[in-house]
Amino acid sequence: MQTFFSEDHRKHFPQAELSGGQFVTPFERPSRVEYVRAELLARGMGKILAPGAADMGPIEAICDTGYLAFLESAFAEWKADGNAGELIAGCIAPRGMRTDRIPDNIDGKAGYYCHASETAITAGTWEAVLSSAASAQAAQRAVAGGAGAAFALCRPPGHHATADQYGGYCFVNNAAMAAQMFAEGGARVSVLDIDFHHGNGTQNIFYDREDVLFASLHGDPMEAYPYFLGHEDERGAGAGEGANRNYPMKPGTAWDEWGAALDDALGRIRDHGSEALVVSLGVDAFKDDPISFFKLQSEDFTRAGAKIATLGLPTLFVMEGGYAIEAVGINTVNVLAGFEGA
Ligand code: 5XA
Ligand code: ZN
Repeated sequence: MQTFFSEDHRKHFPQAELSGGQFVTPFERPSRVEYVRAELLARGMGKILAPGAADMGPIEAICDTGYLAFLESAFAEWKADGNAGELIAGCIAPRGMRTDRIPDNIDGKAGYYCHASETAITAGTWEAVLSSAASAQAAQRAVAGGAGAAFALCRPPGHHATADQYGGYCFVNNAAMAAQMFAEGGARVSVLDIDFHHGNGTQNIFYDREDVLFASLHGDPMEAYPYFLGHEDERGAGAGEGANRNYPMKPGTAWDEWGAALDDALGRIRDHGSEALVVSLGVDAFKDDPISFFKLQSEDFTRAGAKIATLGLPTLFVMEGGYAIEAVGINTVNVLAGFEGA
């Protein structure tokens, strides 16, 4: 299987994240994907190709224009406003206040376009975001062109990003963008999200669509980020009624329950008549992940890949989360190897 990967991910490397009341090095850091790349090479998983420049069309198809303009200029505006550090949103638009006026001040603008303050914007963030989207675009084109499967080793990740909000380390929703590319090519498509965290952005983007099914296995939002979406009773709206499936699970969930949820999700994808599959591939369901609470073992990721292969669909894997740094490579490649070996 070919992998698409851009070195430009390194341009996004915030120095700080507020966690447990302390500033720590962000869990989402460049070394994560370097471990994945090393494991791909060590196991001879196929060519690793650099994507070309990102095409703005597919990004604009799923993002608000004002939001993209904000992302592009945010850090320069932040600096011009006299700020010395990284841009961290401090005042996120709350209940009971107005969201029909976007502030002119960059601190206020960040509060409007951000939903979670762990996600900082730095000098190189926009370039890295574009390079991440470029990998997803190139991998989608490979699959649409008949490759059977491809892996977009994206960083920063994307599944929490909505059309106009960043957070959860995500800025542009790479998986949703790729799904929309398949849809524009005339395919019915499913997005299967196996990251530990609910893919709120992807759900939000396709919630009223029947042609794009979204299924997500994740930590119960009563206990886990993103907290405010991802419940079982969110089934889609309007024409999309029934095309959204959430599998929230409790702390300590291990393979038996998780694998059964995966089987159910795969059944929904079959019933939907999908002709292409996008997998939001996070490996933070791993037992040692520092910010998650499932108990999957490394070999369970191989089993997951094999199950996904039973769909027999053209499949695009898109990298999302996973923070047990040294196991991220093994677990990610286990999914791909399980898929290929099935
Ligand atoms: O999949 N999403 C993540 O791994 C990011 C979680 C951020 C929690 N503050
Ligand atoms: Zn995650």
